[in-house]
Amino acid sequence: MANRGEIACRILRAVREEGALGIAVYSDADRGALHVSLADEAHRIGPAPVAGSYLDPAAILEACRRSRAELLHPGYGFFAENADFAEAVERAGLIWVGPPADVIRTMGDKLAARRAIEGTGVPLVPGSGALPADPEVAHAHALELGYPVLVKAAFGGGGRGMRRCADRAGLVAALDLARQEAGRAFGDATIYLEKLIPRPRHIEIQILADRHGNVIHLGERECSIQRRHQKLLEESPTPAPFPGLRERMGEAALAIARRVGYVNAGTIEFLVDAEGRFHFLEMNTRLQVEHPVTERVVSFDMVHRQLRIAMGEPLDRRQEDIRWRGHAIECRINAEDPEHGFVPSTGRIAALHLPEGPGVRNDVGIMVGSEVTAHYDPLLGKLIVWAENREEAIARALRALREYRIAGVKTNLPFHRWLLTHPRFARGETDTGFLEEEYRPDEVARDREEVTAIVAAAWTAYRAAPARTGPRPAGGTSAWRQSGRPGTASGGGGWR
Ligand code: MV4
Repeated sequence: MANRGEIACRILRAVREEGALGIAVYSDADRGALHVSLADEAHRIGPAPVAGSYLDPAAILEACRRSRAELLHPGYGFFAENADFAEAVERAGLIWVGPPADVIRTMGDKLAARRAIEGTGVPLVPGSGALPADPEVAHAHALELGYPVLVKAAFGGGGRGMRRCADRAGLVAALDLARQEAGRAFGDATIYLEKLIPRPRHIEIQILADRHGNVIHLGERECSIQRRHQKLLEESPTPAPFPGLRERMGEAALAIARRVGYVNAGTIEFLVDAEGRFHFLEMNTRLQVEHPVTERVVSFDMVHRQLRIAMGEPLDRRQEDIRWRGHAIECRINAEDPEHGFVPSTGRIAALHLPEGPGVRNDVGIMVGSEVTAHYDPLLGKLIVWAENREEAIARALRALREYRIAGVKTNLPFHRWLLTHPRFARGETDTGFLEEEYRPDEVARDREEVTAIVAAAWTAYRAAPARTGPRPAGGTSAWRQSGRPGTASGGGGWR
């Protein structure tokens, strides 16, 4: 397991359920981490900075050799979409739990990905090929597509290196900057144009493919609630009101997977416009953070299938076996301050209480005593809830968020409580502009102040009350009234 945090824990559990031995790696900062304690064996790979540990190919491969590991699961991030590393793993005689290196390489190059799926009939966002140096050629392409356009880096993705251009002047000004930025950030300065789809939804299709030519899709996830291209909440099914979207996008995803010879778990991202038309955006050649949302609505474990596919087994489900039931929502719980620009928050986890009860799943990578540092990403864990329909899933998520306690770092728990009580969210009007248009940090601050005031009042009352000895007097506060008070169970002094 060449990763850390919640995804390392998630995968080590699946490995051990398969009857295999789970081998962890850790940096000096993670010596006492939860993923280490869930492994059968753990190997130090270097100091806290990722360049010398989780992103050091030689250190990971040396841990593989020492432990005589047979498979390597990259999780997400780090090496998950690095074709050269996938090749190095296979050269070292291990099985790479992921797609073939050449498919990773094709999909990492957005222009190569667009060329690969041409002719499948899947709609692409209208766009150009690689732009030559002459700005007039770029402008001619833009006129053909129609302004506004986006300048994108061929090796970008995830929103990095994108520039919006409304007219010729904007385009001419953006080209050189975009090229320089792309060269520095991705090691390749190739850029191209896409027509801008205004206020799209981001909806993605999960697929699984084995080495025997079987490909299935597991339906969609709605991922439009993002801030600066960081997803914060995902759900399935999408609340988008377009009939047949799952079937049509599912078929498109299968066509793409077959065309490129995809194997293992993958995700095809689409932009869906206001009229319900969808366009291929990019493909993620890895297990994604939000995979539990899909697991919950299709009722099976994707990581088990990833491991068996890697071992050469055929898929144990056919497309007609897939049944979707109910509604799942995932909240990403990050160590960050939603009242102050979502700046990362660091510290030691002083106390932790996870919500439980029907329909609640927690995938976390921390325990009491864990040190949250600036070396790694701020995802502490994921809360995944399920219920029969969206309305009940929202109510259940809110209930669970009000039980959640983390002390020691600031978290985005108040943000999620704000989001899940927002009327526009309740209506399912979730396009990618949602947070930019609706987010108000002061509304989240009110949640915190309310929680703090309630806890302070409770503490004062507790300190002031004489010790009770006899039975509780009759005519006390109704339990119903107690539970109806807003925010009663939503946090404590320092408990965020
Ligand atoms: C777009 C787009 C509109 N039109 N492409 C951002 C992430 C990266 N994967 C692609 N992104 C976008 N590409 C065209 N032609 C709007 C976005 C976009 C976005 C996409 C998905 C989720 C959130 C987003 C937020 C802003 C912009």
